[in-house]
Amino acid sequence: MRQTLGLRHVDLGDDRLNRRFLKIVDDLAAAPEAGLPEASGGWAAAKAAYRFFDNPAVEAGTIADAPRRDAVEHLPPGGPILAVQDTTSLDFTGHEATEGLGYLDHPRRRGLLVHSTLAVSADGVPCGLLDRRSWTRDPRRLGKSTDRRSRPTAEKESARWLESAAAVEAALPPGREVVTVADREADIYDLFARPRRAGSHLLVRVKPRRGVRGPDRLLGDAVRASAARGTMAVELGRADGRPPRTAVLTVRYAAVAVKPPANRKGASGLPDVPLTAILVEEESPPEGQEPVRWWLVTTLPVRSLADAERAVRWYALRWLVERYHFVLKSGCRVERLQLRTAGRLDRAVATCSAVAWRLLWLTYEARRHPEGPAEAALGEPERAVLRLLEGPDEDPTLKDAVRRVAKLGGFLGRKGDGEPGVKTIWRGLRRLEAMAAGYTLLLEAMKKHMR
Ligand SMILES: [Mn+2]
Repeated sequence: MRQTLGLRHVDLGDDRLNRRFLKIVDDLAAAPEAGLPEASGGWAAAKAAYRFFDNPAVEAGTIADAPRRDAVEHLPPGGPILAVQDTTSLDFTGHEATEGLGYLDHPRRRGLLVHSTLAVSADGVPCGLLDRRSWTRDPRRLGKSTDRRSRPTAEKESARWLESAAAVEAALPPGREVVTVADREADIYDLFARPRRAGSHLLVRVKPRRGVRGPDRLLGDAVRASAARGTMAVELGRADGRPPRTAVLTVRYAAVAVKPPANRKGASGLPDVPLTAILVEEESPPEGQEPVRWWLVTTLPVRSLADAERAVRWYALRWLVERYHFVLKSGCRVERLQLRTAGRLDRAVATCSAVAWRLLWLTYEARRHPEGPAEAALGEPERAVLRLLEGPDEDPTLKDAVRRVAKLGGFLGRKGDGEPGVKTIWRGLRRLEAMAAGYTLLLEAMKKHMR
């Protein structure tokens, strides 16, 4: 995979650095589960990678620019873009030699927090990484949070949701419709009250106990008091040991005015925010299973069951950002990176973010453009190996090529197996890359011999 898939716009301000970055991404994408020396194909290359991560001129933010520009270039021609935000923590607790790490949700764990915004088309195709930020929590501040609730949001971590939304608005062409999608962590008054540019919307899962104006006082009660508008069926993917199933959800919605937080200084001067609250709830879940129940708020117009249904389907696409973080963590094994400082680690993680994006891209590109050429994703040695393994095929399509790669990763490709997932594809790519390296070596040796 010697092409810069989804990374055509690398500009670290120096050609040598650009090439170095692309090489590291290539190496890691080819062998995401390997350690850096193994992935780099030797100690000299690994040292060059370490030097890259050590270079203060390379900012993690700049590394994230390349995927962002690619994302903007590869947006579908029309329709709204879902900007799906989520945070994940990278745990480096065992890495005692790494300086500058912060605490995680458990005070004894050490690591970095990474916040990503994935662009997803309205029909569920990931188009790129629109924003990435990372931070550490100073362990010296641990336990000094008695005043936490009263400090303005901007001073707290929750500012990341607002900053990412602003960065996305700035990155997209003016007037392009965008919907910020986020889970309950983003149930933040300041995010709701933040001025949005024209065509920019919010779709956020909230807690039912949020205060709203009116006799019902709580958002959960206000929306539950409204009439059921109908039902919708939602496919639930496999999660946390839950088998996939179709859930039938009753849909309710109501206009609400979200009140400013009462415990904040000067809250009386802050405005209520008008939003539509949606409740979808499973009334008869299978025995022994938790019913699905989501409270969402949105600035999108909701005037019918169909509007509410569309918002719920868009919210359900949020799992793609979790999929992306899953690839970053378990696919690229970023938590195994051994580097001396949190700054180096951050550059390495930013680089791996591009790798994870590329793996996710390949998976979905094969679904989006199944008839596209395999050259879009695989280099000549890789395609040659596939021909040797699977028999000659004049012009394999991208879909065929990705299925063949996935087979190397353990995909059985039986009827009913559907399309291969990210995990089997990266496993397959790793094997294919090793075979292609052997094939290239052999070819060179034969050429020498012929001379
Ligand atoms: Mn989350």
